[in-house]
Amino acid sequence: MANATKTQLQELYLAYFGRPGDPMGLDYWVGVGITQRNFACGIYEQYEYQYIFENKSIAEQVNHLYKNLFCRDADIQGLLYWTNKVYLGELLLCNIAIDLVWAARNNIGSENDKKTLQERVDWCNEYTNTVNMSTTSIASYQPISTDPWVDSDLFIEVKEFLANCDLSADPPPPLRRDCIYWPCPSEDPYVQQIAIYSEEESLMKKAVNDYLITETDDIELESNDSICGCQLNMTVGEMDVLTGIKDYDGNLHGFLGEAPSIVKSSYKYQGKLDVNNDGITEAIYTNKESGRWVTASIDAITGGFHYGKHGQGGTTRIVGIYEDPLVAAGLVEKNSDLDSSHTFINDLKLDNLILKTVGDYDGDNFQEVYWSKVDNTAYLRAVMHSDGNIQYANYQNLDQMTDYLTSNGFADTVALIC
Ligand SMILES: [Ca+2]
Ligand SMILES: [Ca+2]
Repeated sequence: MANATKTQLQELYLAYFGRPGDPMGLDYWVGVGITQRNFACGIYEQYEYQYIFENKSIAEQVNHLYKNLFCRDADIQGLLYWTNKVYLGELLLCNIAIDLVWAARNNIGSENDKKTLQERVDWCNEYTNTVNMSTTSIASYQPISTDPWVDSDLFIEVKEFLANCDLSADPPPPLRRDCIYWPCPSEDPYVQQIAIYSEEESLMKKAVNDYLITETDDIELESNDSICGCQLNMTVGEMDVLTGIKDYDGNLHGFLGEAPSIVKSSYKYQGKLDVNNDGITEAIYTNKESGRWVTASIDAITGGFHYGKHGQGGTTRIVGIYEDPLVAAGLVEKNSDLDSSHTFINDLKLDNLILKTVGDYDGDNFQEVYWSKVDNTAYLRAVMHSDGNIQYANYQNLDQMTDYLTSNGFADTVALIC
């Protein structure tokens, strides 16, 4: 699928967030190149999305898209159609905006929607471009905080303006005045009026935000961090951005500090299987930048992930790093080629593993996830805990893998792995 244009990305910002994209974000995504659907998935994973959509039913969410895009409520027929598609699992919410836009642009009888949409997207483009003209406006057109999401005053103003659906009304800054740079020159009394982003106010908001972060414990957050279900539609090998994925201990992306951006956007979808045989399927990702891998349980209803379920009893996490039992027993030197933990991480960093299948081949009630090296020179058997984390793993060559599976009565599985 072709990469999305700036306007297509702008449409998605409008649909989901009811505001124009910020210039840096738009430029970034156009620069790196991303398809509309992947971008929609990404938007869907944003804290801003949850801030706007949490506690809304599917029908309300669908209607919200209509309002943002076309300034009208969904007609009953449309609402039923899209809502049912989501209920039946034929479509995911994050794909609907793209379909709505396509329908408005192409279907006969959609002329009003098409016109409204075009005017709004044009306005958004103009707004983003104007914001981009000064560092002050770029700095103001940002949220106070992303986790939890706190809108800035300017975000609130812009969202209200677009929600009012009157593009001829007095626009929010920096469009409000015809000075090119915003704030306008200081002799203009208007500056006083828009000096709403004072240091004092920013500090106060930061204090409130810090309070929210420290006082909101994980359990409270967990119910609110259900994530995009687009993974069900992903193709093996596609890259994804897993915004909130954490390790067992709750470290985002498995990093103690801030993870590098490249790590955040380098989750390669490997397929889905049930790593712990509890009837809930996990999507599996590898990350060559961090050398880690991910199991993410797919919610049967929403098709999404719950990033909060990373700890005990959860199966949505960066999989832990184990110590090779042979190293622990003193039989193999740590970090040598024979240390499977070391070699596993190395293979992840080389993007050298392909997910194959899963089963309990030796009948001990623990699932074994099989991977193959890209060149088929070795196979990795990862033995999982019942909570989905890894116990240990061992590499096998073709003969060893064949013998192991055949002797346990799984001769047919050999062909699935090599
Ligand atoms: Ca499972
Ligand atoms: Ca087993």
